[in-house]
Amino acid sequence: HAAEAQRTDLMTITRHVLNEQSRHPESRGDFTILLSHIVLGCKFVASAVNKAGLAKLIGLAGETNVQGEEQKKLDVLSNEVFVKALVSSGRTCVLVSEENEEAIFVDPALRGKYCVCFDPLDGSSNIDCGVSIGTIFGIYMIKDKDNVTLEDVLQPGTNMLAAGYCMYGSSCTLVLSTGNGVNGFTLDPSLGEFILTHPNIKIPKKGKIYSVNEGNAKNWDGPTAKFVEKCKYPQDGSSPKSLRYIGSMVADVHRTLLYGGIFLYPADQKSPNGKLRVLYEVFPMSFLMEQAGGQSFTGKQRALELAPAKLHDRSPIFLGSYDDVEEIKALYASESNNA
Ligand code: P6P
Repeated sequence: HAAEAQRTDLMTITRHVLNEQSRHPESRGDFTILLSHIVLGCKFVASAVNKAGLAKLIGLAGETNVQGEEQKKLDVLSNEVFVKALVSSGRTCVLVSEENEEAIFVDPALRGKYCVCFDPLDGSSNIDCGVSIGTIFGIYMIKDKDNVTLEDVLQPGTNMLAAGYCMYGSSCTLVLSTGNGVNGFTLDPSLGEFILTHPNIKIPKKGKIYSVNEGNAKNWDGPTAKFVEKCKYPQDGSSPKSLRYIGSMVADVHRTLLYGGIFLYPADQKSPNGKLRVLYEVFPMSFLMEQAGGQSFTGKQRALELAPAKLHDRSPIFLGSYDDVEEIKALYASESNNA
């Protein structure tokens, strides 16, 4: 009966968030409504991404489709879907998207109290070879929705209320935190619902995997080079770590969250601030890592304490298992002590 009860007691993402929100008596369901619109966007993108390969076969993606219309690239299409879903939720006043140079200020008649920063389809260069890609989002509250300015958006990650990602891979998995731990939901296509499959995710305290693009090794600074050297040639007699690098942040972070280890996108001589963007890649993934018991470091400070100066600012990032990040923090600390 327990198995039967479990099967019929579907914990959908909406029900789960409603349960969590009931902890905030003042909440009037605005966040739940906002989240349901983000979930709608993820469901749309999941179906479009799954057809992308097929579309490619029948000449739809990136070319003209059978109606002779120019088929939008998936990342542009995904962005339009998320912008429309977020605006129509009536719960947002300003949006920051990887695809839009400027912030999107919502029509005052449709404004709500939230700011959403998102990358609608991160890693989209990997679509044609079938590598998992994803949507990444972070949510802030805006003090005065009727007088929102850019300064309201450029907040440190410590002000983030919620963050998550949706990974479009062999299955469609949405990982979310509203500040009370991390939970994973898997899309059941037959129901069109995200069902709780990974309750209360905690990242292992230490991992056996490091994840970095070794092709940038000649440009790394001392501490990063030393850390990677230690992963490959440990001095304490432990076994070398395994290298796993997919090159799609959502996939690399999801594996790190579940298996443990460390993901690095360091600064290098070519890109002194690394490659990943603060507002919609570094902050949401750092928020999730901390909520899961891990940590996230920029080489200088706790990543969430960064205060972005511009919308598309970048930052180096070292995130993952608590003990692994401690090691790289020690290497940067000793470098600055010797400086
Ligand atoms: P590189 C994908 O283009 C992306 O933005 C992230 O998803 C990924 O982690 C990173 O860039 C990969 O960058 O320089 O290793 O190809």
